[in-house]
Amino acid sequence: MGAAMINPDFAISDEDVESFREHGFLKLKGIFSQELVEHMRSLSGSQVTSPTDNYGAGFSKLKYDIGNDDPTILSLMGDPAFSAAMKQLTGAQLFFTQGLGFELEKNKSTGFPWHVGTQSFGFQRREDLGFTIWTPLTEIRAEEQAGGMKYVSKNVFSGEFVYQHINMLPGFMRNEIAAGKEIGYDDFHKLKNNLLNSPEIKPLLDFSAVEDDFEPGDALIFDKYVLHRSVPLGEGPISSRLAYALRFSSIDARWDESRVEALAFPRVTFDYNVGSDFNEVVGKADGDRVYESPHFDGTREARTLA
Ligand SMILES: O=C(O)CCC(=O)C(=O)O
Ligand SMILES: [Fe+2]
Repeated sequence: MGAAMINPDFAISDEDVESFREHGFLKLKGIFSQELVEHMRSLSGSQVTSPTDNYGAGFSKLKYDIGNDDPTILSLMGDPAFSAAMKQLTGAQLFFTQGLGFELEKNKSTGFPWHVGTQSFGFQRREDLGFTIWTPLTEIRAEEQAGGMKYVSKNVFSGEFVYQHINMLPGFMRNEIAAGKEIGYDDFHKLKNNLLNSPEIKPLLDFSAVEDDFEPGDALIFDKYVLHRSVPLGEGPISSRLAYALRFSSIDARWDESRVEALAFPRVTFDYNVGSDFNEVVGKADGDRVYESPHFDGTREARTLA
């Protein structure tokens, strides 16, 4: 693929930086070239598969680890204009960890309810920085067919506590099971999701949320504390909505053994399988620097943002 990754006239203003730091998210208008969008579309379209397990059942298709080592995606990381924009926004030294694809089917898929990236940032400590660039690969008209996302400013309500909540679950459930209670997937699902999606809290978050329109080439950057959810694709001309997400982590992030173990519990106990071993393979001992993991030998430089 040629040089054009991000559009030559894309620029981050001081107001953008200020807004991103305050709210934790920012719409990146016209950031990606149509060639790159097309590449993301073909990556996601060919590799995104139907969820085989309880995890991701709200999507017609969902897959982790798409394009993790793809040369075009890695060349985006090497694009000086892209690194400069990311540095300006986040103030951090980042590396690309993982790509994911999501597909919503019209009038059918619910996607993810309100959540934060406890899975995608499950390898690192709660306080380590993490960012997502989410790129819808069809146009999104929030007031018409929708199919985008809703998100809440972290200044209004930060989702950092959700990273604590998820780690409380295994110990509690093991204790319940030891006490003779029957705990199944439904109980786990409620325990995990009702924190943010109960009949009382969901309308509150919906009321406080932002929902943008997107053209192909637009993307959304958000940090790992931003509460967000999928918005179903309603009636209209588009039959399905694909989106490609890029995850980034700080080069200082450290592998968190207890977090990785906590995520393993529902996977083995309730068939809650995300279909990715990423969190397990990027560290070995608690406190290891993820960036130094042998898993990235050979691609470390290519996935690092200057
Ligand atoms: O595409 C979607 O509907 C969900 C995306 C999402 O939750 C994410 O990228 O973290
Ligand atoms: Fe998410």
